[in-house]
Amino acid sequence: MGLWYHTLKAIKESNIVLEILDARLPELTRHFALEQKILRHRKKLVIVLNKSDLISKKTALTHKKELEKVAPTIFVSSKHKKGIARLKKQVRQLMGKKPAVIAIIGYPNTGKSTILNALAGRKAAKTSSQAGFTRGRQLVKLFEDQYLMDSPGVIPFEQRNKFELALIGSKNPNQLKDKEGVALQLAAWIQEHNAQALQETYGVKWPGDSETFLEELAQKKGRLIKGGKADWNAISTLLILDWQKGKITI
Ligand SMILES: Nc1nc2c(ncn2[C@@H]2O[C@H](COP(=O)(O)OP(=O)(O)OP(=O)(O)O)[C@@H](O)[C@H]2O)c(=O)[nH]1
Ligand SMILES: [Mg+2]
Repeated sequence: MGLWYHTLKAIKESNIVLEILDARLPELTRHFALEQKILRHRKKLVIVLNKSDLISKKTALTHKKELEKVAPTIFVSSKHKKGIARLKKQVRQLMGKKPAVIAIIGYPNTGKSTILNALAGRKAAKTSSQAGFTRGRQLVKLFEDQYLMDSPGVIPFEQRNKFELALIGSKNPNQLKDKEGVALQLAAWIQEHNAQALQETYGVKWPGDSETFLEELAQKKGRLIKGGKADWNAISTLLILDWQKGKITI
């Protein structure tokens, strides 16, 4: 069965849906069409902004204001077990006295399986920094009246461009045709969002453009080819992976 089959089934079989977004990129990781479908079918929706350990408080509050218009919005860092108690409380409140299946859906790599584990308080689902890890549905019992359902990450049919797919961690660097182009764009994008982020992460001052930045980073990291020039393939992979693995806070 395809990945979408499992996501749609998970929604169908649930009473409450947790839509997991990457707090760094809430707009890029939203499933607008699925949100409509969920609400149309009278399922209860909760928007969960995960990886909030990687953004500043100010950025967080701006996002929350927008998203609250759609559904209750909760910030969590499932990796650091922050916000999990609040999420549990929200779910309980929506359940009322009725038993519920709670589906967890979202883009690949947003942390769905990690959230399931945090809610369950044990490692019930496998997780990975590789996008597209979960391939099917998994039902985990929390209490007599509460079940969680993990689902595979899915990307809307109207495909995003390569840069956006790399940004949301849904394409691994080696799946990218123009890795160097994506890395150049990524460096500029990070710099634009937080002028300190790259310097804080790598100790390399922003030289004014991405190309020079990546060259200097390659020197610093020793990712060089013969003649001491930057190894573009290696340094591009390094930057993209560091971003996808959450090593850069914006
Ligand atoms: N910094 C940070 N990293 C997180 C957080 N939650 C998950 N991650 C990391 O994000 C990566 C993906 O986590 P998963 O839980 O496997 O993501 P998923 O959404 O289930 O991914 P797929 O099954 O591939 O769709 C892993 O490397 C996690 O350690 C978080 O709150 N903060
Ligand atoms: Mg998963």
